Amino acid sequence: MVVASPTKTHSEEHLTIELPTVDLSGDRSMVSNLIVKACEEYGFFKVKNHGVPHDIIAKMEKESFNFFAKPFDEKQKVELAKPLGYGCKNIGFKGDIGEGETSLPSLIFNGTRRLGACYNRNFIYYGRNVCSAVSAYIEAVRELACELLDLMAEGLRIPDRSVFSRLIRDGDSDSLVRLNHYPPMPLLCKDKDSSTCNQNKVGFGEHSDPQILTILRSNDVGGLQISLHDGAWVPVTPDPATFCVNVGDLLQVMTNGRFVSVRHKALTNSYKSRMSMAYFAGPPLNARIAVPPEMITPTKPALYKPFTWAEFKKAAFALRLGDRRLGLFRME
Ligand code: GA4
Repeated sequence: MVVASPTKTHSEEHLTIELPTVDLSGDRSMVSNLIVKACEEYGFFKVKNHGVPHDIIAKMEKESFNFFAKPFDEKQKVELAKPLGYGCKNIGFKGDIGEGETSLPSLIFNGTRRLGACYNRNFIYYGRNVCSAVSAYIEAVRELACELLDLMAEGLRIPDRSVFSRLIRDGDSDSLVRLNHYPPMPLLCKDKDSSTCNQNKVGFGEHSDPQILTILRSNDVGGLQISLHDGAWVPVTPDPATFCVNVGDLLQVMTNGRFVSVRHKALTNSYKSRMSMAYFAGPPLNARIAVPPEMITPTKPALYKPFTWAEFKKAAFALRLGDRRLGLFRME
């Protein structure tokens, strides 16, 4: 098995980090240990030999580009099914926008049971091709998410290996696919008189993902940055051959804080379009999110109160994008 260990280099003024890349075709127990280590240290890792067929990814990317290339009026029709529709610039309901003049067209599909995407009324507007691409993509990426969650349980030595993946496999799982398109945006000058105009505009501001796990695939245009322990922002190198996986808030809770739901953001590129497709693996709305007993010890008592995903989601949507929501659920 090949594992690229994280390396840090100082290139000009930027700190870059290569996230650990886990080869899923490797020895199972090694793979599960590496995933656990990455989730503890970075909350992020990349996977290769992930088993999601290339043609499914390619079709999804093609349909996404086709959709975003449509005239604004056409895309806006999809906005009807808020919050699962098309959105430009606006994020959530609390006034967050993709900063600057950037537009952030994003469309979110409801990836629920039985190829649920096809049953979503948005498809009246998206059309048959998008529908079939998204359905196939959701099925394949959900499989990958479940496999990764099983590996995490194994690596954490939790005897019930499907303790996390069960929540995603459930027919009522509240999972989503989100397609983000960041059109090229000219660099921002911090200071008009300065010759150093090198600030990329923010396409999607700093936040953590509320769900269990996120599986992200982007084209070869960079933009994703993650916040390290010391608060420094580090760019993640784009790699269309891998998926970038990150721990969500719920997984931080269910691992009693061992895994970290790390803050991240997406910057626009000054001359190329960035396209990303994120699958957010979430549990059913009524699922009770609690820590498996194995994650609690006398020295590490439960950090969070039990709650349902519906309660957590409501709290997340009532806050701003960048607000820290986990604090609301901490034990007193
Ligand atoms: C972040 C992760 C997903 O993109 C998302 C986002 C959602 C939205 O865009 O409507 C949220 C954001 C995300 C976190 C806090 C709330 C909800 C905007 C916002 C202010 C679809 C999700 O599930 O949570």
